[in-house]
Amino acid sequence: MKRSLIIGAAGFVGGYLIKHLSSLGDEVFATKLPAETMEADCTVRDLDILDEGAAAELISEVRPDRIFHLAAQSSVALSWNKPALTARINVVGAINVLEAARNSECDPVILLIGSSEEYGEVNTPDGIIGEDRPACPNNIYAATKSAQNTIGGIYQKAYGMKIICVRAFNHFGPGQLPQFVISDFCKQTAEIEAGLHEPIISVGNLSAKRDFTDVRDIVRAYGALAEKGIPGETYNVGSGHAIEIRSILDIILSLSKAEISIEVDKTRLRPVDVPVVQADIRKINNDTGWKPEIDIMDTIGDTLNYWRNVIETGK
Ligand code: A2R
Ligand code: GDD
Repeated sequence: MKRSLIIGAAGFVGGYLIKHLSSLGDEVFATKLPAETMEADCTVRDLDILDEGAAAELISEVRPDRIFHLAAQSSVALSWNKPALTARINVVGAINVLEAARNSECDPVILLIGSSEEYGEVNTPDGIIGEDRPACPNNIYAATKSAQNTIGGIYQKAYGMKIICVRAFNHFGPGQLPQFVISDFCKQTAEIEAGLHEPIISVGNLSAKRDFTDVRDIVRAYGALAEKGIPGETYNVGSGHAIEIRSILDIILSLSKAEISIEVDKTRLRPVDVPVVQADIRKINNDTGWKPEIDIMDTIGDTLNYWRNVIETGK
């Protein structure tokens, strides 16, 4: 039985990853921030990754075979307003986890979860991005994740640690916070249906194209990489298809009987927004056999129904 430690498990992906690893038969340990609440069918510990000593103590105690490092300030939008906080959590926090693992007596596989945002502007006509494309981050969040990736590579080479870097493309599903686009549009739609506000949906840049994957496929990818990924390598995890945000909004609106109009809210536009982002997923497929299985239409429907249920039940 593998001992898997998920750091930053109270967020969106964590709950899904706990369920997935448990279904594979792992003994799962999960961490949350002291102020967070979380119900999970595994051992849960408090950990603030900015507390170096606490990270070291936890890893020495749990002695994990694998560490899934999810903890982060994960919002691109917020990183523009909170650059120093984003850098502290995403860079210093990741270093604390790596140092804690390095100084422990175990030698775990460590998955550092980074982002497609690290690639930045991609000037190819199709926007398709392979892992060999140099990182060229153009926002604060992306820069911190790129630093995490670089530092992970340094630790892997210098100390022979089993570090695998992931560049996750956009993912979504039931339970995601409404600061991210699909969750946001589904929540607004469900609120309009419930008569909670006027039938106008506020949007940002609808012309961006992004590569969206169901969170349940994403956590299968993380499990597969911990099992079969090659230390020192970086892997894209995405669907391999880009879809315009406008098309996603059209799908959401087509699933609703409400008559909804659209309004661009300037505060939702970003100083910089890459036009097209699409993953080349051949590397993860070749090395692990993973490929996404869930249709985006199903995930959009599930996310809209999630918000309808939240609004109806208040939880
Ligand atoms: O910021 P909060 O209160 O939502 O807490 C987040 C937590 N976190 C921390 N954990 C330990 N020590 C810290 N100093 C610290 N600061 C924040 O990490 C949250 O509970 C968790 C990250 O979860 P989410 O923000 O929901 O990210 P998600 O969607 O689960 O993505 C997982 C990973 C992240 O590294 C993303 O940057 C990447 O996938 O796309
Ligand atoms: N949030 C939001 N709200 N985004 C909007 C809106 C809106 O009303 N309208 C259009 N968009 C566009 C954004 O400008 C962006 O081009 C795209 O929708 C996706 O935005 P988000 O859902 O906020 O995600 P993100 O791409 O900035 O970041 C997410 O994906 C990354 C992977 O690529 C986060 O989950 C990151 O943590 C993750 O690394």
